[in-house]
Formats: sequence, C-alpha cells, structure tokens
Amino acid sequence: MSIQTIQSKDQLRSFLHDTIQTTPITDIHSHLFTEDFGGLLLWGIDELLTYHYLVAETFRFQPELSYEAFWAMSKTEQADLVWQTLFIEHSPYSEACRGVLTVLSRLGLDVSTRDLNAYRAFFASMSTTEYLKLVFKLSGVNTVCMTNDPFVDEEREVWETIGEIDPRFHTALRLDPLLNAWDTTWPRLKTWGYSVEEAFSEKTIQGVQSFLRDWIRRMNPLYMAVSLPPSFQFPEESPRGRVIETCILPIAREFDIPFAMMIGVNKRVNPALGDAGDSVGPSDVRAVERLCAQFPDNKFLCTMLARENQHGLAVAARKFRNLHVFGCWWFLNNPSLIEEMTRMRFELLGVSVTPQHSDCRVLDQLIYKWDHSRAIIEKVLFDKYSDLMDTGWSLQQAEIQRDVADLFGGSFWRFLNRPNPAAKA
Ligand code: HDL
Ligand code: ZN
Repeated sequence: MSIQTIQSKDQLRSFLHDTIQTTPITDIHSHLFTEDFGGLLLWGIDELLTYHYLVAETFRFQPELSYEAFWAMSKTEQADLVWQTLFIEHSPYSEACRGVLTVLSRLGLDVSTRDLNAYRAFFASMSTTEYLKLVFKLSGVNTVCMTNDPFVDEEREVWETIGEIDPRFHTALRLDPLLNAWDTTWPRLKTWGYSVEEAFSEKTIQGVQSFLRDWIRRMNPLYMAVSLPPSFQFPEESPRGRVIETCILPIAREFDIPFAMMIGVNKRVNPALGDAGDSVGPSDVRAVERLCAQFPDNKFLCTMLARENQHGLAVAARKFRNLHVFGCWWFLNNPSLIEEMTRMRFELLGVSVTPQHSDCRVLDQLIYKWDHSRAIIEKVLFDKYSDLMDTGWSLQQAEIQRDVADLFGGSFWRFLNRPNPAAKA
C-alpha cells in the first residue's frame, strides 16, 4: 500500500482535520465589499452586534421598546442594548450570538471578561487594511464573492471611478429590482439612458440586454443573481418571467456566466425590523427544473431558503448537470440544519455541490461562519470516508485533499469553467 493510503480511522480523523483546516476557501456569496467601497464594508464589534440577525433576537426580549426608538439610537447604543440583552441578561447560545464570541475568541480577546469596551478598544486600534488582512488569514478564506447591486446609489457611484478590484474579492451582479420591481425599475433604466418602456416590446428587451451587457463588462461578475419569493414560477406571464427568458438567460449564455436563483424569501413580513424583517416560505422546485430543462445551455446556481425544499433541490441537481446547488442560506445557517443538509447533499450529490457560503454582511463574520461550518463538513466527511474504509476502499490522502478542495470552491470554479484562484500554481 502506498504511504498515501489512510491506514486507520484515527489517521483519517487527523489527516481530514488538517486538510479541512488548511484548504483555502472560495466563499461564493457574501455582502462584503473591498475597501474601495468605503462605508459599505462593515467590520468591528459594533457592526457585529447590530447584525440584523441579532437585532431580531433582541426585540424578542424588549416588548416595551418601540422599533422607532431603537432605530433612533446610535450604532453604539444599539450595540450596547444587544450586548446587554442577548449576552448579559440571557446566555448567548443562539448561532448568531455564538458567532460573535467565536470571532472575539479567535482574535485572541478574553471573552470571559465580557468587557465590551475593552473589545471596542481592540477594534479601534486596527485600520481597515490591517483588519482585512487579519480576517482573511484567520478565516482561511482565499476569495470572497461580493453582492454588487447597480441599483444601490452608494454602490453605483463607486463603480464610476473604481480601478482594479482587490484580488481577494470577486463580483456578482445582483438584479432584484430588475426582476422583482419592474414597475419602479424600468423608469430608472430609462433615466440611465436605456431605451426601455413598461411594455415588453423588442425595444425594451434590447434596452435591458444593453443594461446587462454594460454592467457585466464593468463588473466582470462570476454570475448574475436574484433573490426570489416562494411564489416564484417559471414559465410565468409576468415582467419577471419575461426579463428572465428574453434578457437574463440570453445574456448569461453570451457571457458564459450562471444565473443564481436564491428562492424562498418573504420580504418584510415585519417591515419595522428593516433587513431583519424578511421571512421564509416553501417554494416550487419544479420552476427550477423547468428552467434547467428548457435552457440546457444556461448554467444555474441555486439555493433555497426553506428547509422543506432541500431534498427536492438536491434531487433536481441529480437530474440537471447545468444546476449547481450551494449553501445553507440565512435561516438554514445553523449547526443542526447545516449538518442535516450536508449529509443529504453528500449522499445524493457526492462532491458536485458547494455545501456552504457565508452570506457575511460584516467582515469579521468570515471567521465564525467558516469555523463553524468547517467543523460540520469535517464531521460529515469523516462519516462518509469511514463508510468507504469499512468496504475495504483504500482511501488516498491526495484524494481527500482533492475532494475538500472541490467542496471549498473547486466544484464551483469548474462549474463556471474558470480557473480556481486557490488552486496550487
Ligand atoms: O438576499 C440575500 O442575499 C440575503 O442573504 C439577504 O441579504 C439576507 O438579509 C441575509 O443577510 N441573509 O443572511
Ligand atoms: Zn445574501
């Protein structure tokens, strides 16, 4: 047997752990930004504590606090309230709370002191440049894909002057207003000089395609993306159905980039909570299957928000090689559900899946979201490899390294038909 062969379960456990810990990660969906985007890049303890997941959790313990009063507070006052409510007055074992403590601990801060101002002093001592370098080092993430939305004025302005993109980041062209709010979006396209009208005339189709081409040439995105409601259907006689069929998919083929559908968001079920006010609903996997079947020359990335959709989506990916499933998204990004989904996906899809993305909104979160997910992916992979060893399969170290590299971005880059920037030169 070659020295490469894994000889025992103990050796498997330690070799797999080292491989998981040292394999660079491509984080295929986040809301992070390069330094060029200024205040859009969020980082530090007060941003961590006012993450919308924690805002929602705080209000559950504050029945007398009006939403208006909270939103009128300063960022520091909001963070103080979240800290006091979720960390001091109650044990912080929810996943979003635990994540804050993982970050502080991995930064070498003493979590046992519970001294929020001491933590603030640490962050105040860092520059954005220094902290970006530290977080990428501690998180083991090699590259992060942003969410770039030309309909956000603050972001659009940066694109008018930005030069080279920080090589640690890639772009994704996000199109929710175009697909989900046509009635208020087509006038904006018109003011930007695109010859569109409300009706889906040939002129409008050409105008929207021209808009997409301009932003793809400007951003060089890895994919075009949209979040969609549980009611999403395809085909559908609606502005969204028409834009997808006549604009998104032809342009995606022209530039050979996937269309990423993130399905299952009920927007603003509680509008007073802002970004924390969105909820989840079961969606129709058949819409995804119809798109994959009708457009075999298009590539589709897909993640769904409802737990009850995960099995159907994994089965759909078995039917369509132009469908790549990714991530444990948002309300699914919790240890119990990550493990359930990862086991199911590994059993149905093997390595042809991207099990996780971070969805980070705050830079520091890269540290905890990947620490926590690596541990679960390692646990599931250990069981899968153990099953193989029990049959007498001779497991090679290089094969474990290959598989982990695939799960941490390699399968995604291959699906994109682009070189993996993390691949060893
Ligand atoms: O639409 C999306 O990309 C979602 O990820 C939302 O940004 C959501 O608010 C979120 O942050 N989820 O983690
Ligand atoms: Zn997101």
